[in-house]
Amino acid sequence: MPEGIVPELLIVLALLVIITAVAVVALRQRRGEADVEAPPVEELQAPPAEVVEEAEAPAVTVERAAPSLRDRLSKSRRFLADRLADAFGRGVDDATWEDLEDILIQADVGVEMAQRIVTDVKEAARSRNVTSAEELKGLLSDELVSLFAEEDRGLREVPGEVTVWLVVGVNGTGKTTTIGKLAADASRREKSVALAAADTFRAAADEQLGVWADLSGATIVKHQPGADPGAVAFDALQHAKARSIDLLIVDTAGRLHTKTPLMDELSKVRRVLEKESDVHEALLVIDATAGQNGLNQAREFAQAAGVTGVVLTKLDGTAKGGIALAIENTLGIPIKLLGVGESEDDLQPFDPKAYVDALLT
Ligand SMILES: Nc1nc2c(ncn2[C@@H]2O[C@H](COP(=O)(O)OP(=O)(O)O)[C@@H](O)[C@H]2O)c(=O)[nH]1
Ligand SMILES: [Mg+2]
Repeated sequence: MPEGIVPELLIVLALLVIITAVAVVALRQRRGEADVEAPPVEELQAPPAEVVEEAEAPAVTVERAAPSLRDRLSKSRRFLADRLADAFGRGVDDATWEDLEDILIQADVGVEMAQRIVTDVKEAARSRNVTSAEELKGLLSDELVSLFAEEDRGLREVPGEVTVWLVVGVNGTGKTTTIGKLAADASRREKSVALAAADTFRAAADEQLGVWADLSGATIVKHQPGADPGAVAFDALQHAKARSIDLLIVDTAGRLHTKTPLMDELSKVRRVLEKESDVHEALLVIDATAGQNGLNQAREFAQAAGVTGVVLTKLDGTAKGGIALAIENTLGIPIKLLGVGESEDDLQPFDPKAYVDALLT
């Protein structure tokens, strides 16, 4: 081997080693990058719809957040807060009790009920030597809660058969709106719902009910305007039974100027339903803004339809939240639900303690 060739061979060998090393490093790097980029198998297979649903879930929750009762009763609370602060803030004397009676009457609890409350609170304040405004408010709160009966205020539902709820009340009190809210609630609980448009008196009544039916995915059973409401109720019940629907809610007319026929009509609707099923709830809707007038009208409905519970609506629009006490005590029917606005979430179960707290604190 000639001498000059040895260093050249060494150089070629060194170059070969360097090229091989560079190639190995490059290959490793590329593999590493490929590892990072390759999406995991599950990600590839996950359907895009699910991801979208997950991403949107919080927005839906926010939209459906139930309004706080306290917010919705703010008109009544403000009305009471100012006046009670005046009455209780000057030390206790005869004027305190006269003022309290006036305030309660203005809040629509009714004259007799107001007198009874004053007598009881006055007695409690004396015997416990209570004089501070805060403690007096506490006594008033306890007294108001105690005047609501201890009742089961849930709505009766029967699994395995069609639950039937009949809804009655004066025109404009909020029957159809309440039915819409109830249907929306039931469908959120995954119950199937049918609505009977048995208010055949008002031409637009079934359209309004239809809008709520669409919103909740309920089916609606209706006839021509002016049709016999009993016949609508009958057909709706047949429909609900044939399709094993969980809940049938029957809307009714509420016009007052032809009062006697209306009450007969409601009794008939009830009788028709009862031939084929129990009526598990007959809910009387009362507009809180109608005050004591609403109460007088309610009495007749209570008799005609065998009412099992009251829905007190439009509490968001009145300062006279005391009407709840007057209703329970004069009608002797439990308030089961509160309407606190016009949207589907604005229906709340009635809880006396929560209600009184929302009014007073
Ligand atoms: N602010 C408020 N409005 C209500 C409430 N319930 C019903 N309404 C409104 O009262 C009006 C009459 O309601 P509707 O359901 O048609 O009464 P119906 O004639 O008894 O069926 C409508 O404008 C409703 O939006 C409620 O709780 N709060
Ligand atoms: Mg209606």
